[in-house]
Amino acid sequence: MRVALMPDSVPLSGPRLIEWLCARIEPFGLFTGNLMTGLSDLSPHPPRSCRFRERTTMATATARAITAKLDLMFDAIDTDRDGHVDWSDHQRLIDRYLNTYKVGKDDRRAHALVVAYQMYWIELLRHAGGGSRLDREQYRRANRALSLDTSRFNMVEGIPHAVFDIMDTDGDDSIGQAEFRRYLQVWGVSDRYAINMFGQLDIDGAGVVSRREFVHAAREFFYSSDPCAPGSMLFGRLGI
Ligand SMILES: [Ca+2]
Ligand SMILES: [Ca+2]
Repeated sequence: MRVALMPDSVPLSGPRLIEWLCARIEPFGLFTGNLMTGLSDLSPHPPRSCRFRERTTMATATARAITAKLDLMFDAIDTDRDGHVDWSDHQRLIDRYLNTYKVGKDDRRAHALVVAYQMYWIELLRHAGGGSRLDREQYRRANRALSLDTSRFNMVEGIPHAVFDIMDTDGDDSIGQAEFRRYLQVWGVSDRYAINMFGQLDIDGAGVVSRREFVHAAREFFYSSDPCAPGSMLFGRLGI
């Protein structure tokens, strides 16, 4: 029996059909719309070996991957280990950026970083429904909601650009290996997968990470269902 309106090359059933369908859905991830377009502009097809590690739906895989990534970020930012993220955690992060990259508090780039994180924090609290701190589940939900809501602040653009300006200490509008190592130091990331990410973030092989490649990695972190995508491992390998 043949299915009408489908080209002869389409497998009709079984694992090959699932793979054929998913290979065409994957570039769009779970979500559609212009938020996702940035994910496919540099590397539309993640490595085949990284796909479909488990037999599950794409929606489930995406939700699981993003939750795992947000948990890693929660653990990295909750440096006082009180089980909540609040503004003081972000203030310490900002201070680590400025100290590690030796940027003065009165520097224009420092002001931009503070404003970006203040906007991010205000928007997280708005999506959480108020309060002054977020537990792990509230942090997950608020980040998910904010990553899709650019009405007041586009966090996947605003923070990466402000951070990039801090990281680019020699002002050549790109991130070299030494500049990237300081980034991992700021976040306290020692996972070897994250350390080795530099080469994969450098998509065009220029030997440096461009601004566009860095923002692309941030998009992968918040949107990609692929746990092996370079942006997905900015805070280490996902335990999923
Ligand atoms: Ca905390
Ligand atoms: Ca640089």
